[in-house]
Amino acid sequence: MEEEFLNKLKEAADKLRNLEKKPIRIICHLDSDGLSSASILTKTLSRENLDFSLSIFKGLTREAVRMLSMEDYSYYIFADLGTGQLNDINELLHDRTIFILDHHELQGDSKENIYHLNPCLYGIDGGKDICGAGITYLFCKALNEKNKDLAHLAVIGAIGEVQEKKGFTGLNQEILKDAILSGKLEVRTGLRMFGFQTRPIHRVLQYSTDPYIPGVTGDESGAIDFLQSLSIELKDDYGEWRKLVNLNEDEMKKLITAIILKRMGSEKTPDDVLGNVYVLRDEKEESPMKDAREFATLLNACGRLGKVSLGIGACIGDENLKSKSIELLDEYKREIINNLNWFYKNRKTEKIIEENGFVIINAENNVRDTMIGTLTSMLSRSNLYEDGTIMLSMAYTLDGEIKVSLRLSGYKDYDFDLREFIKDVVDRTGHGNSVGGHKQAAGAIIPQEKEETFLQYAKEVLQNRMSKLVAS
Ligand SMILES: [Mn+2]
Repeated sequence: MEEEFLNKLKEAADKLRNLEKKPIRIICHLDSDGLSSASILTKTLSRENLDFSLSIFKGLTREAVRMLSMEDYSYYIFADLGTGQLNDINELLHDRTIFILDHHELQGDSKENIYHLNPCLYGIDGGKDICGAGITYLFCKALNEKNKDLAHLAVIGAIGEVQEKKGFTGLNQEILKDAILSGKLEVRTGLRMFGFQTRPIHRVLQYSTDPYIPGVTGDESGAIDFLQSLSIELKDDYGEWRKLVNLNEDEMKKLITAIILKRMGSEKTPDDVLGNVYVLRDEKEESPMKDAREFATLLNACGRLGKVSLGIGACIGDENLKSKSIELLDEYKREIINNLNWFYKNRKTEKIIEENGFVIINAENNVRDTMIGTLTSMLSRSNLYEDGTIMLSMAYTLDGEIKVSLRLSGYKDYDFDLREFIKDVVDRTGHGNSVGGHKQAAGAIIPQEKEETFLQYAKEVLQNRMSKLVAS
């Protein structure tokens, strides 16, 4: 299966290599996966001395494909999107040469002018074994072996796509190997915590929802007391906040043991605090680009706040754009913290329904539509809910619609298809054709006037499912 897919990528790369020297139109998705893809393509096509024009789209619509079809290009590359709009591409771009590098759920068959390079066509799980940036990387590697030094960007994309679940599977594993061999990436074992390189230690602990630390998570003075009880200094000799990366070996051991002890009793897996830390070797210590997880967040920040060129510049190694993107990251983090605070404050109100097996969060205007997926992902990776809990979140968009976002909590695979579930609910609400994603993470857009009906159906379907589970 994998081999068939790799052969197809090779065939497509050969095709690209032998195209006439005309500019290529590139369209990538807005998230960290899409921006990683865009960076890999930018670097690759520059190396081949090919001209191109790149745009980043929040999502592809029929209208967008129609606009693209009016442009005067012969060759198009879609990365991390395209599969969902295959029918429109078939119809509106039938007279161009198209490459689609996408891992989203299949819909319809493609015409001969399209190289549809979707791993799902070959029985590969596009939800966890490879992401858009991974496909783009393999395509570029097939084009030129030199591009093996871009593998770390695909790893960042896969991490951004939440495909790293205590390690990688499938083709992602191969890509990780390339990234390590290229000398760009190193894998260490350490505390699985966000902000290792950049945040004051007590903040990292305070905001650590996964792993959850009783008495510390969500409690600033709890976090400070905890560190003081371990005699870990909060500040260095110059009065600067210390980061996790600054701890010496003894301090780190002490901290890990203490966190495990705190989690005893209340947690099923108290030692679940350790995991892989993916370190970018060429980046400076204490930079958000040192840790692949933070790098992915930085790319997300650039996308969500509408500054994609900063993110792509950071991937490509432009020092000036790197520092600008770091400033943007601070803004983004403040917004995430505000979103988390909103969530905790509203947990016991009607805006957040917590029932056996599922959670529905209706953030209305309180969380940006471009941020609701991020919030849901963060909560799904926390220990707040039992593994396998279905999480459905909603937020208003600026144009009178509602963005719906779905995740499953925990890290394991469950026999539940989020995309099918949300498609079912959206169909019943009477507003289909706006569902996307895959088994593990899905989304939809519904009109705001359907809010009540949608909520009611979603709840009904989930309650039914739970009662069936209990009965069996
Ligand atoms: Mn993707």
